[in-house]
Amino acid sequence: MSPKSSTRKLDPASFVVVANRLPVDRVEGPDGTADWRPSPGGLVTAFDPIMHRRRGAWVGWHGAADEELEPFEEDGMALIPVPLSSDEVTDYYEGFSNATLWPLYHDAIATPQFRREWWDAYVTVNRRFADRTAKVAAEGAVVWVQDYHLQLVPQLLRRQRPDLRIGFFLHIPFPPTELFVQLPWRHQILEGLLGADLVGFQLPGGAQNFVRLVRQRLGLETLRDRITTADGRDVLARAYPIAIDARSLNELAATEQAAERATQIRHDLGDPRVMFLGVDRLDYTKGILERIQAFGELITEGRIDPDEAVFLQLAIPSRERVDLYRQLRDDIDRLVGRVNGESKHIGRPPILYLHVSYPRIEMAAFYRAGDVMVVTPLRDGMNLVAKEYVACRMADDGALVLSEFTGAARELRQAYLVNPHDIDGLKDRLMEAMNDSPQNKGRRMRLMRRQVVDNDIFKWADTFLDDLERLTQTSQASQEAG
Ligand code: ADQ
Repeated sequence: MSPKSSTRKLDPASFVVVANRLPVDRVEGPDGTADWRPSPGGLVTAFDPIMHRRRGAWVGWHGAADEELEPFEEDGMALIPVPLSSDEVTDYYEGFSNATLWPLYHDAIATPQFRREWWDAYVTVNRRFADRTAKVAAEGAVVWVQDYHLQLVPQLLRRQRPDLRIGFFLHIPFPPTELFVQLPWRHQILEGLLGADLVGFQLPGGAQNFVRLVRQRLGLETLRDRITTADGRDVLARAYPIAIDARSLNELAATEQAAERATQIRHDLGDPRVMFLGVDRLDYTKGILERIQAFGELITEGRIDPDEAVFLQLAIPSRERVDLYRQLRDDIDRLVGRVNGESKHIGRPPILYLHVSYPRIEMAAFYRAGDVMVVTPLRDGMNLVAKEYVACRMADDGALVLSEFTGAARELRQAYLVNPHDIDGLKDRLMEAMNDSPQNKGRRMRLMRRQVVDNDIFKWADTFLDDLERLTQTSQASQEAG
């Protein structure tokens, strides 16, 4: 435990976020003492500003197996650690969450594995999260449960604490009904989610899939986005496309420090005429192999001159104990090695591939430096990287190549949209994005920037929480009247 963290008995919280991970990582100082620092990642990036505005509590696993920690405060936030055993990390996290649900919800790009012992662990861990939350939430508190790891928590929590207002948000796509029904525990998951008052999805299609499933599979009455549960409660299923803190990222990118760093990055890359950039968590859903394949072919065919252009791919390794992720890492290493080896170019290789996690200022500098941002997931709930790139282009320059299969593609319509399965189409789009006129690029970027700045993370959270509040007031009033 950090000496800077306090472990006093915490007051009940009126706003509680429940997520698989706490928004901190443990780090060891030079003198060997442990400390916490904010951790990177889509979910954490999204929530950090809201938690600081609201000063609530956050319930989540602290990242180390077989260890019980007391609640503590860090950076003005009450953090409530939920312990996981090593077996639970294997079965609940790596197994059911990341080898069953993650592939199933991402179009079964990889084959989902259905194992009963993984499901049992998922139920046990969801129950533990619900129990901890029930203990920390004040009377009538707002509880916001996050993501696919915790889909049973809304129902488990409601059974203990019917006074709470419960929201749930799914950060990844909710799959088409034909895929979802493969899940042996499909009814339990639907019922788990229905414990919430408001179930949020990235896209309207996800909300519609959910409503259709509860109507068809559970026989519940539905009217557009409203579901009436067996016990007569109203549950709303709606889309809330997640956003970023665009203004602060924009400010960071506009600093002298970011400008200098961006120049330095380009210089280190040999001052190329065009710098292509990829930034991802290393995941098979992100289409990293497809984009490297496309870029490699453009080099081989001589459509891109490696003297002029470079591709910088940043990828933070994740879920490294899951087989498929280890294999993907090897596959990418091999492909990058092949493309670089086959290029007859002497000097800097055409593709640079780095596994480093960078601070925000450094990320802003990379986004400033990149001329063509390449975001090619085969399926992605939203994709914050696309929005972050747009937020950092103060001069309305640069080009975003964006997969049609990301949630972001519905909002960033002026991107160079692409089907990443179509390697020839991807190659043409990369060429177009590279060679388009500055006027066209400027027009596209201006419109996208307006979108990203007008719809930021604060608006996202406010809209969700306002709807949750309104919905629970209306249903309380109608229950009192009835
Ligand atoms: P992720 O799949 O993790 O998120 P994404 O939305 O792109 O994907 O977020 C990744 C985050 O990590 C970005 O904020 C990015 O800046 C950061 N990042 C990436 N590489 C980094 C590096 N090398 N160093 C430091 N930071 C790095 C899930 C869903 C998405 C959804 C988000 C939020 O899969 O679809 O958009 O949650 O809901």
